[in-house]
Amino acid sequence: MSVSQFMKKIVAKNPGESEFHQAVQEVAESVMPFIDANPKYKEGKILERIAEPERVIMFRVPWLDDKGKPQVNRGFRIEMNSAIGPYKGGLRLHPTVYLGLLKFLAFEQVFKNSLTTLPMGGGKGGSDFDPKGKSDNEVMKFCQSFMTELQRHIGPNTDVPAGDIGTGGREIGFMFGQYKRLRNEFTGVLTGKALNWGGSLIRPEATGYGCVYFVNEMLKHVNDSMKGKICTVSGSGNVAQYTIEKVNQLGGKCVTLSDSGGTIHDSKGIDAKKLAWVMELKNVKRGRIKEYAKKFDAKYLEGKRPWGVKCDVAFPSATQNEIDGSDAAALVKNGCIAVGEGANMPSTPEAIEVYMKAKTLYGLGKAANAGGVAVSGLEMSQNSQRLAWSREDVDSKLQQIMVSIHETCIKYGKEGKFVNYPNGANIGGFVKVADAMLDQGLV
Ligand code: NDP
Ligand code: 2IT
Repeated sequence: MSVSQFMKKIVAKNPGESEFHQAVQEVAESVMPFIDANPKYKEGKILERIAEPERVIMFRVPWLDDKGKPQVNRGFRIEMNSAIGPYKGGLRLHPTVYLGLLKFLAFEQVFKNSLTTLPMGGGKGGSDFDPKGKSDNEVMKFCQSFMTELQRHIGPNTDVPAGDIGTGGREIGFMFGQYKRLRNEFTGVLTGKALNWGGSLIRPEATGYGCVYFVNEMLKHVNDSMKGKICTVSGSGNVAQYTIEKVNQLGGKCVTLSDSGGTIHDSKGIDAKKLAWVMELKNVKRGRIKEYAKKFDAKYLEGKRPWGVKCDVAFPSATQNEIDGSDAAALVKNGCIAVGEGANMPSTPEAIEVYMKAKTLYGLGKAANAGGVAVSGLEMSQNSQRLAWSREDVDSKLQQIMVSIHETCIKYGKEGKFVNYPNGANIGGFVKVADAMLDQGLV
């Protein structure tokens, strides 16, 4: 079967879910030739089975706002694949959330989790609830109602959710409290917990740090390093913040941050002091990035994304499809040599085509941002042991995991001197899950 024949069936079966189609097509293009060369996967209909969620849960989330008025949102959990471990993946709270968006994220998660080398299946969930502009009390009411239904579907050996866009430490706390109350058990059912009740050191940092470690590996492979690199970063949430921290530590300089309102451009660089101010602005005051421009005398590009700003390395760390073909062309034209995707699927297929033509070092999301879920896996291990590992221990395990993901990309993606990272990550992630599925029979 060709990729286009396969995709025709996927589109017919999953109408209107464009992000899911995009994610499946990207993987199919990499793994189809590999499947053709290894008929056991074709005979077992592995690709067809992998593209079908094991289970989809959709539910009503009613809650009372501060005026005492009822509100209703829709909640989801996609349990995509459990061949190599319990379902694992974040919860997104954003008004754009719908079934197709979470199916794309759950699908990506299956391959990403496999690449980490840890025993985690793939899942994703969330809601169209918008935490922006809500009081702490309203966020708590929503989280409690959301968990009241979700709790019957998850568990430390079944499905372990975590953070994603709109779900940070505050939301994980509210959800954990409600789970514990309803189930009367203290278990590692969520990751991204605070340190004093079962969280892991380095989990908040893990996605950003891991992404920079991965880019550093790509650069090392071509005898280069992060030192002196000018970097553009999009977003200003969890992933963006710790990406900047690690770039600074490795001697690079970040010059942009953004949110849905626009981009700030600070050519002097976002140093540790400015970053601390951003963390307070975003994580405590929950303000807009525009305020940075006033505070530090930087440029504000209203309604714009950072990709027109000259850089050596780009770190898209906001959301899907935030770099289109013309953004990618602008990056390449301005001399960008590497892309590290902190976000999930931030580059459109047209953008990826541009990187491939230009031989840009392209660290796609499922490889480059796997550090977050990897340390979630380490948090699960610590919870099972009822022990907490040191910062150094967790950070060195994270580094080893990112190096091993890079090695897997080379193993399956080497094309002469060039590394085709999408092929490497997609095939590398596929093999482990596919073999487990074959071992476990037709389930
Ligand atoms: P946060 O909620 O902490 O931050 C998200 C940031 O991205 C905010 O600055 C937000 O701006 C911006 N953003 C979100 N949606 C849009 C949009 N539609 N258009 C423009 N800007 C947008 O989320 P995270 O930092 O956790 O997640 C960022 C990305 O990283 C996501 O793609 C996520 O899936 C991915 N990721 C996260 C991991 C984690 O461990 N947290 C792990 C692996 C990947 P605004 O506030 O204006 O909405
Ligand atoms: O996209 C992702 O990998 C995450 N949001 C983190 C998932 C997790 O379980 O830590």
